[in-house]
Amino acid sequence: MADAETLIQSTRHGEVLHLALNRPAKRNAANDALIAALDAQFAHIPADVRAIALSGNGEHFCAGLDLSELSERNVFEGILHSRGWHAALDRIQYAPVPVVAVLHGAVVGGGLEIAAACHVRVAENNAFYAFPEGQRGIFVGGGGSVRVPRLIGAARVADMMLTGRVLDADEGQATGLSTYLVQPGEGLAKGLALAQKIAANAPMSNYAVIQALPRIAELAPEQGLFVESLVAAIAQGEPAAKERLRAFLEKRAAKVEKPQ
Ligand code: 1HE
Repeated sequence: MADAETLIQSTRHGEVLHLALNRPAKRNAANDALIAALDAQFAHIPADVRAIALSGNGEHFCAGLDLSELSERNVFEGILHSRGWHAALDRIQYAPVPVVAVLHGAVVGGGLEIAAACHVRVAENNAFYAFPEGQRGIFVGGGGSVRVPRLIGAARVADMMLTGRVLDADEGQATGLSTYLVQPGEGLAKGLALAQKIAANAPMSNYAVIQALPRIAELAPEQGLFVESLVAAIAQGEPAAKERLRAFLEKRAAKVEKPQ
């Protein structure tokens, strides 16, 4: 078995950490060791990292669960296995800094579940998305029934699972699986550029977006509005916020620019 460092390749680009799923011969199929390595990486994010880009080495982002390990589990082991995925993918969703997924080729099954745990998704236009669980006689176990319906709606997820429908990159973009679509080979550069932009924000603002926003969105409006006020006041009280507001008023900060 390859060691954790090999299964997840880690490269620093200043304040941005680039992590790459690194099992290309198996299309980055996620065996237990790969999930453990992912979990370990997200459990030990260096304090000076401000954003993360997550990609897959080789021809595909991720072929999902390593199916060769499946037959060896009984029901109880199956539950624990799924809970292990949940713990690892929660570390991504609730990471201290934002995570930009860079998607290409197959983003299927557990691969789509990993992508859905990230905060921003960039796709190359060769990406395709599927939940082949129905054909394999299994069900999602890595949070796919929780996170993906929140992105594209339960009806689309049911269609993908029941009929084996494969969404191409354009469909993925139209439905909201990705929010950036780029040419093949350009995904990582785009993902790193977005991560650098994110890294330049005040850390507390980023933290509020990734930690508070999804939780507020699940609350009833009245509760959500109240929690929003608390988070707004906390973020605004940070020295970084005060300096950034002053910089704008003193015309030292960039304006919001209209897209070209
Ligand atoms: C694998 C896996 C895998 C590839 N587990 N070994 N996921 C799936 O049902 C997707 C299954 N995989 C595929 O449909 C295709 O492999 C791909 C479309 C992703 C890529 O096709 P291709 O032609 O580039 O590669 P390949 O020749 O099919 O695969 C290369 C090798 O990777 C080959 O092994 P080799 O020893 O013959 O070289 C494949 O067997 C191996 N491989 N995918 C194990 N998934 C938390 S629950 C989540 C539940 C799920 O994710 S279910 C969906 C599982």
